[in-house]
Amino acid sequence: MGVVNVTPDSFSDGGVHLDPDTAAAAARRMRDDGAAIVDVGGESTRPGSGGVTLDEELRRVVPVLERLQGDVPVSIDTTKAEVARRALALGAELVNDVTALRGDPDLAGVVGDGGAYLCLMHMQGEPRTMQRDPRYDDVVSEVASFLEERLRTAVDAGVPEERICLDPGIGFGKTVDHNLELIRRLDVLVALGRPVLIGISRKSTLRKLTGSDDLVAASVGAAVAAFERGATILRVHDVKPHVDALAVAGAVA
Ligand code: HH2
Repeated sequence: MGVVNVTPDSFSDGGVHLDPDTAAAAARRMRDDGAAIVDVGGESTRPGSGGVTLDEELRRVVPVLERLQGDVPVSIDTTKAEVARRALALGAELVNDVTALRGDPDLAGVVGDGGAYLCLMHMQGEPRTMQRDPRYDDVVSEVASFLEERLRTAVDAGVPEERICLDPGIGFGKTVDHNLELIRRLDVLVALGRPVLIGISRKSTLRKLTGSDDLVAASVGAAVAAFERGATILRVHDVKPHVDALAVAGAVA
C-alpha cells in the first residue's frame, strides 16, 4: 500500500502532494513501482494534529480521486462518512479508518452499503494528545482485544468479515517499546484471522532507533520484520525499495 498524503502537515510527506496533479502522478508512480493500492488521505493524524473540516478534506482529496478513477486502485484514509461516501463513488475500494469506526457513526453504513473493504486500526487516545504518556499493562493483548471487539462491531454493522483487515496502529499512542513489542509478537494479531496491515514507514520510532533522518532503509527493515511475522499489507511511502525487499523476503519464506 503506497501512501499519498494530500496535506500540508503530514510528518512524512507533508506539503509534497498538495497539488492534485502532483498527488495523482505520485500515486501512478507507486502503482508502476508495484503498489497494489494507494492510500489517499486529506487529514494528517500526526501526533499533535487537530483535524480538518469536512469541506477542507473534500477539497484536498476529491480532485486527486477524480484523476485516479479507473486508473489506480485507491484506499481512502479518512474518519468521516461523507469523505468515504464520495471516495467510494469515485472508485475507492478500501476505507482506512484510524478510529476503527469510533469517529463517525455513519461510516460503517457507508462502507457496508458501498461493498468496500475496511481497515480497522488501534489508537490509544486521539492524535492531539496520544503521544503524551501512552501506557498499557500488556500492549499486545490490549490491542488484540480492541481489534477483536471492533471487528465484531463492524460485522454487526453490516461490513462482511472477509472485507476487513486489522492494524495495531504503530505510533498511535505508543512508545518505541510498545511499537517493537507489537511487531515482535504480531502472531497474536495474525491469530485473529484477518489480514494484518502495518504502517511504520518513516515513523519516529525508526528515527529514534537509527538516529538517522533518512528512514528508507529503516522502513524497509521494519516492513520485512513485520512481513516475516505475518503482516500481509505494508503501508509505505517509498514503494520501490519495499516491493523489491518484500519480493526477496517472500521468495525465501
Ligand atoms: N499511519 C498514518 C496514517 N494512517 N493508517 C493505517 N491504517 N495505519 C497507519 O499506521 C497509519 C494510517 C500516519 O502516517 P502518515 O500518513 O505518513 O502521516 P500523517 O498522518 O501525518 O498524514
